[in-house]
Amino acid sequence: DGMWKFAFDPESKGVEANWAAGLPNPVSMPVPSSFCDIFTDKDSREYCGDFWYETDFFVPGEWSGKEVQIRFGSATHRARVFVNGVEVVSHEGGFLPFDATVTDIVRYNQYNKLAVLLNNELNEYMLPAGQTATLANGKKMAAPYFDFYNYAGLHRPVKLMALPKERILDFSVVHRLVEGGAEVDYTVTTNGDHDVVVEVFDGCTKVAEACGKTGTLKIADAKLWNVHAAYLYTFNVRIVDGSEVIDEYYDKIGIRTFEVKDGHFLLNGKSVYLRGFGKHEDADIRGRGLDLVTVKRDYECMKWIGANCFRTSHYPYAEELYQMADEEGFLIIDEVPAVGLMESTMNFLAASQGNGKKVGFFEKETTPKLLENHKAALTDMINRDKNHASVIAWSILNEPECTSEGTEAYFKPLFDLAHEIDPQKRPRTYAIIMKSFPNTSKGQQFCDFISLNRYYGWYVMGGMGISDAEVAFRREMDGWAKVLNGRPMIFTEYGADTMPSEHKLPSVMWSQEYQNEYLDMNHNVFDSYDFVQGELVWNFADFQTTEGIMRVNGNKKGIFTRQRQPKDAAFHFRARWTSLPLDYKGNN
Ligand code: GCB
Repeated sequence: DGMWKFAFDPESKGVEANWAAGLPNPVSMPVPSSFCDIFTDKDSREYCGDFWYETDFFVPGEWSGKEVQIRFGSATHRARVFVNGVEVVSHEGGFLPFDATVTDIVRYNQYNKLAVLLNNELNEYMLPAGQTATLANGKKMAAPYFDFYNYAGLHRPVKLMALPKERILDFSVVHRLVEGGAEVDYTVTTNGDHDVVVEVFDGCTKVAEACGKTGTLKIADAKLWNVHAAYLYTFNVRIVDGSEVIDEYYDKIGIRTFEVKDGHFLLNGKSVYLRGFGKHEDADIRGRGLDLVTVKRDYECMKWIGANCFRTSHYPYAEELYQMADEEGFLIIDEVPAVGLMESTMNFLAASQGNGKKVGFFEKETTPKLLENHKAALTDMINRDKNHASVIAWSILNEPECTSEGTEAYFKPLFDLAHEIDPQKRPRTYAIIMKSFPNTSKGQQFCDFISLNRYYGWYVMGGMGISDAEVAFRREMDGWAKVLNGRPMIFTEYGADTMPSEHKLPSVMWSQEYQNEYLDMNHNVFDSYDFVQGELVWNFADFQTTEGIMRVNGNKKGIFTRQRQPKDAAFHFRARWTSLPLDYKGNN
């Protein structure tokens, strides 16, 4: 990380012109960050196409004999990586890590050149989905089918790693509560045949030990991981050859179970009512670049307000956020970047309101390709996040067009895949768009719990019409009651755009007073249905979107401003969430 070199490549000539050996006329660019909001001219901020990053790195001589890799936390949206002019890896998808093995390419005891060609164009078969328009002046422009700014760049840390040739590749854990403690079934994957030893420590005290690549660790009187009361053990894996340690890896694990049962979410067998947010990785200037200061502030705000859960709308976040959720006792619904899976001539709003150009999104020529990309992203996300105590569920899509014929054929393999690869078999869901009703949604039957994105009183019958909105809302809820079959429902989105500058008596839409009235109406509806087991308001904070007549320099549905200061609604939520018991509407 640090200050790298950067250049746009609008004519895509960099590969042929050997920019991998050194960029012509570069500017400096911090990593990690989005490049967009750093620039002061519009063409650069809105740039769409190929662009390059470059840096030099030193490889110590004593690393020779080891496996040397470069790991990217993410590169948005696609990347080709060159070391000393040689292409070493390419990757599609802007929100998950990948690495390149460069053992035989780097020069030891010398500086080496790393160049990365990125591209931020959108299309209909990659995640997230959209289009790339070309303006009359020849410039490309991103046309997302989603409501967040198409930030791009090296958004997460880039790490240079020296690893033993024989090493630990992966591990997974599954927890079980038993009389007098807990059992942890583990699996370790290595690339060799030497013995594996696994130990669990509580602070400095060893509490369990096992040998072999798979086994069960028995922990007497285990301290369980809980909401806002996270307890973490140290999980230590070693590959050994007699007394010699060939490789060693540490991680933190929280022992807990999570399941959906009889209409409730059970954490360690006890009901938990989810409260919190849909979020974004989004902040001033750095865009979607990982910023630990913002991450920490967000957790402080979420603790203050009494939240216990968030959805990583609409893509997997940086790993640092999950580590922090493990430590702070937050629950995460982890979402793959499957957003914008609807065709719309304008944007997501046109499609969701039924006046966009409607073509079944899952019956296109490109659908098989989209499904392959979707499976790859889902696999990578689950493999990355499977061991986090904080991760309780997988969100497999956000607001797809799920009323058309191809829905079932598209959804089934994804829901099956999530179940197959997750050792903990976490519950699966997807965020269901307005206008997809219990009788018209062809995807809801795959969900272990139902997640609705609803805007009664905002996009639907807002302002003076809010009393009608409530009637329509309740009518829809009565319909869902008939198809739940014991599954809980949560709201993954509800919210009202609110300008922090606006106060109005009596309220009008966009004022802080209206946001509170809107929330009260929604909460009244939630409170009158026992099957509603969670409320994740849209959004934690105001965030950047594509410019347009629907947005005032971004989406203003935040309960906090983009600078992470409270709107009036934050105090409203604090009063509600700190008074609702953890097991509100529980089974106890
Ligand atoms: C939605 C989308 C979310 C938008 C939100 C809104 O349904 O899932 O990405 O930002 O509505 O504010 O309109």
